[in-house]
Amino acid sequence: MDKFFKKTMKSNHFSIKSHIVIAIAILIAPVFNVQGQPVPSPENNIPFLVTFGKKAPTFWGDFDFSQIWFFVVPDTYKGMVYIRVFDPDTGGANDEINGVFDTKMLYSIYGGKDAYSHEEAQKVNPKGKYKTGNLLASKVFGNDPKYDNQWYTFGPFNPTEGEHFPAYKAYYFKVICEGIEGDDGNMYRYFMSTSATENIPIEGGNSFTHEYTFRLHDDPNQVSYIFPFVEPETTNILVENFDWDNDGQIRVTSEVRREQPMNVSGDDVWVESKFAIREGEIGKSLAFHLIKSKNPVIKNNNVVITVRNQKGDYAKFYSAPIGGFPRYKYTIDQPKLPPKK
Ligand SMILES: [Ca+2]
Ligand SMILES: [Ca+2]
Ligand SMILES: [Ca+2]
Ligand SMILES: [Ca+2]
Repeated sequence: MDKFFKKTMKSNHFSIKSHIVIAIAILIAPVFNVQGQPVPSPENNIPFLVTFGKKAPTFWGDFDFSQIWFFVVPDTYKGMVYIRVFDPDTGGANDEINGVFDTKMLYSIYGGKDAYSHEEAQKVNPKGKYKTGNLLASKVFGNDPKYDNQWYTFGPFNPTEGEHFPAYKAYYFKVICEGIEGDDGNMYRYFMSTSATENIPIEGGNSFTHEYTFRLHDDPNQVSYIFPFVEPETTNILVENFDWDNDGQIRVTSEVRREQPMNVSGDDVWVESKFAIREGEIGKSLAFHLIKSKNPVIKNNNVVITVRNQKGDYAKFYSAPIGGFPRYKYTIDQPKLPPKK
């Protein structure tokens, strides 16, 4: 009896301790932006990134068969960096078959000078010298059950193998996924980790793309979100989306803007929307709410979206929104009430 009592006390002691640790971790989490390293992020609520084999017709939802992501490692992190890919193959679970699975995907990781800073690396079409920097690793995946529904790990990389940006106090790594053969759709996700075998985020890390190509949920009640960052000196932005299949609505929200609707594209076409940036939106992220059509319900919907400013520079879609999840501040327009007596 005594023994049992002691044991219970001991385990209670441990569980209190672990609760404290969890509570502290939750408090710290928003500061360190730990959600930036799963791509897509929990805030995105997007099932998969999508890249098709280059022989696929564009009406399947990918216009350039290539997608570039950048991973941001803060100067303060001194450990090793691993880039992990979930379901890197095209076959078996998750992927979209066109006839038979005959697609090959090339994943390449770049660091060093010009990996990001080269002008053509910041465009959305895979043209010119966008494969700048030092090639650190690459691998081709076909229809391979060994990697189906599994994680594959690139690395370890030393953070200093990335391209250094003293202004951002960070190193950037570039990851390109391209469909070099075939006509099927590759669904995949990334995670930048401190571990080769688990998904453990790097404190203060983040990730972004200039062209987001992804799969919407099949469930029409799910809402996805993406977060273009508004750089200083932005006055106007141009939003373009491709192959949305008229699937519901896209609405933009910020602290000073409330669910403003934008144009939604049909099958295999681009549409654009333009709007002026408001003062309270500079240096923060906007939230695009991607609200699916309830009737008809559209399944297997792959889509592309980009944002440019008035100078033609493409915005960064950060997976962890800079400045936090953008929400409209309802109080702004409300008149002040007289103080209570
Ligand atoms: Ca095929
Ligand atoms: Ca698969
Ligand atoms: Ca896949
Ligand atoms: Ca589509």
